[in-house]
Amino acid sequence: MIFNIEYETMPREALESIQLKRLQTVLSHVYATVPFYKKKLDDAGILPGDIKSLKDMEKLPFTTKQDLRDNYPFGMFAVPMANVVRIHASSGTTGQPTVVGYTARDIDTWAELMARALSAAGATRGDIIHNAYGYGLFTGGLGVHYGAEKLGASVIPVSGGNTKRQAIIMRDFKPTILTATPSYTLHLAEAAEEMGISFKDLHFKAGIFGAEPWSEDMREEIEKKLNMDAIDIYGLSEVMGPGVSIECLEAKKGLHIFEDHFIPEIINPNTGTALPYGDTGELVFTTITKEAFPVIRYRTRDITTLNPEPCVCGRTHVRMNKVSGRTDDMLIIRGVNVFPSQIESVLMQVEGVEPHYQLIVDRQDNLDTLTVRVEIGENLFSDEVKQLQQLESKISKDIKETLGVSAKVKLAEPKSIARSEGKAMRVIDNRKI
Ligand code: DLL
Repeated sequence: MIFNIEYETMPREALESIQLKRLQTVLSHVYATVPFYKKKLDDAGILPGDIKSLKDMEKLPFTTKQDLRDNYPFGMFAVPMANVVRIHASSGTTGQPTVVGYTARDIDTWAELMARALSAAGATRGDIIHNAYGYGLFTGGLGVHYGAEKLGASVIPVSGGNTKRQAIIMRDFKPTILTATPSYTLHLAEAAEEMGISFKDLHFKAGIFGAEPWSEDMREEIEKKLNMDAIDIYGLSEVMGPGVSIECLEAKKGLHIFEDHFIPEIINPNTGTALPYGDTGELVFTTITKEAFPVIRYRTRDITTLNPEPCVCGRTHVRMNKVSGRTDDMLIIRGVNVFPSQIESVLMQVEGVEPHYQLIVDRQDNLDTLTVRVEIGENLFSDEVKQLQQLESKISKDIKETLGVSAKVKLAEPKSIARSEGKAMRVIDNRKI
C-alpha cells in the first residue's frame, strides 16, 4: 500500500514545481527569522528571490554541524519558542549536542512521513509494531511512535534496553513489525535465544532497521537468522529524525527520499561541488516544509549515491543507496580509505563468524595499524588453536584482497564484545587520544 499515493507517485515535473515553490517559501522564512541564515545569504550576495529554479540552489551556502553547534541551543530556531512543542537533541558523543525543535505542524508532518515510511515497509493498520528505538531526546523512539499511530497500527513503546523483558513481550504480544537498530536487533535475538525464544517462532514479517550503517551482507544474515524482511530506514535529527527515506518492500534496493519535503543533493565533500545522479559523495539536504527548524543545504557527512531510475513499487521519488559510512567515520589506514561497513561485508561472508565486531586503530612507529576483533560462534570456539589461527589468517587475507588494507584479525570468544542498546560503537581509534 502507498500511504500517500498522490505525492509518492507524482510525475517528476509536478514534484519539482512543488519543490521550487516550497523552497522559495522556506528561504524567505529563514531569511526573515534566523539571523544566521540572513548573514550567510547576505555574505554570499544572494536574496531569497534570486532562487528562480532548483538549479539555482547551487548558489546557496551550505550549513554544517559546526554552524548548528555555534548557535547552541536554540539559535537556529525559525519560530518563537511559544510555537515550539517538542525539542530533541543528538547524543553529542563527538562534541556539543545539536538541538532541534518542532512546531505542532512539524510533528504532524513527521507523523505523516513516518506513516508513509512504515507503509512502504509493508506495515498496515492491522500490524503490531514493537518499537525498540530509544525514547527520549533521540528521535528514533518518538518518531516511529507517532508514525505508527498515524498509520493506525498498534505500537508497543518498549524503547531500548531491558532486553529480557522485550523478548517476553515479543513472544506474548505477537508483534508483526520490529523497529530497532540492526545492532540492537542482533542483541535482542541472542538474548531471546538464550531464553529459549526463537525468532523463527515469532510473528514478525518485517524489521525496519536504521540509525546506523549496516551492510547488504548484514541484511542477508538478519533475514536468514530472524526470518523476516529487513528494511533500511534512514534519517537524522537535523533534518527531522527517522522517515527521511526508506526502502520499499517490493524492491529493497535503495531508500526512497520523501522529496516533497526534502531536497537531496550529492556533493564532492572536498570541494563542495554538486555531483550528478549516480556519483558517490556526501549527501546534502534542504528541508522545504519544516517550520521550527528548517535547514538549508545541510551537510550530513553521510556517503551515498542518488538513483533516479523508476522503481517497481511505482514511487517516483529518487532513491539513495545504503549509506556506506560517514566522512568522519572513514578510516584512513596507511592511505587506504576504509569504511567499517566494508569490513563488515567481508566478515559476514566467513562461515562461523558472528555479526559482532570491533575495529581498533592504533599508530605504532608512525604507522597506522588496524586490528579487527570478531566473535566466533560456540561451534568454532571449541576448535584447535591451530585451526583458529588459520581462520584469522584467512580473514586477514580476505580483507587485504577485498579492500587492499592490511589488518590483524583477532578472533574473540562468543559474547565477549559489548552489545549495544542503540547505535553500535564499532571503531576504537586510539590515534585520536
Ligand atoms: O539516527 C534517526 C533515525 C532513527 C534514523 C531511527 C533511522 C531510524 P541521529 O541520531 O541524528 O538520527 O543520527 C543520524 O545516523 O547522519 C547517519 O550517519 C546515521 N544513520 C541514520 N540512519 C542510517 C541508516 C537518527 N539507515 C545519523 N544507514 C545519520 C546508515 C544511518 N546510517
